[in-house]
Amino acid sequence: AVVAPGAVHVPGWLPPARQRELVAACREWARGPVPIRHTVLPGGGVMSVQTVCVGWHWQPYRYTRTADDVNGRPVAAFPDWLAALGRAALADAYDDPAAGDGYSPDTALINFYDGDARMGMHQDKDERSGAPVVSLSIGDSCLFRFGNTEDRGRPYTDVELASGDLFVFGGPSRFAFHGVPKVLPGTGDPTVTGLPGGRLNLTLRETGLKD
Ligand code: MD5
Ligand code: FE
Repeated sequence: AVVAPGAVHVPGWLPPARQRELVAACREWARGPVPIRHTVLPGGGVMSVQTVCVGWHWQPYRYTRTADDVNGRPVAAFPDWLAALGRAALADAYDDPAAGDGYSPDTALINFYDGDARMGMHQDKDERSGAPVVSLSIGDSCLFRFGNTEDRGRPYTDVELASGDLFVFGGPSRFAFHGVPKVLPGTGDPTVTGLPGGRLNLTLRETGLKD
């Protein structure tokens, strides 16, 4: 479903086996070299979501190679198979075999939401690239709010994102405000995902940074 120009929701894009593989990979990344953690914001606030990164480490509000705000270690490398998954996602979402050509995401932010976690309305603009963001959801469903490019308020569109769903944010939707007002606990199937509870979201991005 096209939610806005460049914003495409593909329900059930990830087959169950792929969901389990991604959960296993995220479980490893969550252990280290940089452990998953609640990001602390410059004003002292603590995010309810837990995040771990590969390729580049996101800290509010920049990307670094080492996790200076966690344990100082270099983050895990961005694997080729994950970039290939991102290219396949663009081809399918835009229904164009060539849509992924030249897409080379170099960072993934992996967010884990327990039943009480939320993400407030924000824009993602720490990347120096207009390339699309590929979002993959696994585990419990959530309410996702896709807004406009002007401010945090209306108009926005609420979409339920379930396990296996793909969402691509490209073109004019790349810098839209968005957030996750709530998670719907108990909606995921642990026998499919291998996740006992909570929601995982992976976003693949091009930082536009060089080494
Ligand atoms: C999530 N993550 O479910 C959301 C979904 C984040 C974040 O928002 O920043 O980690 S990904 C939605 C998204 C990402 C980048 C750009 C746009 C939406 N967009 O331009 O609308 O954890
Ligand atoms: Fe975001």
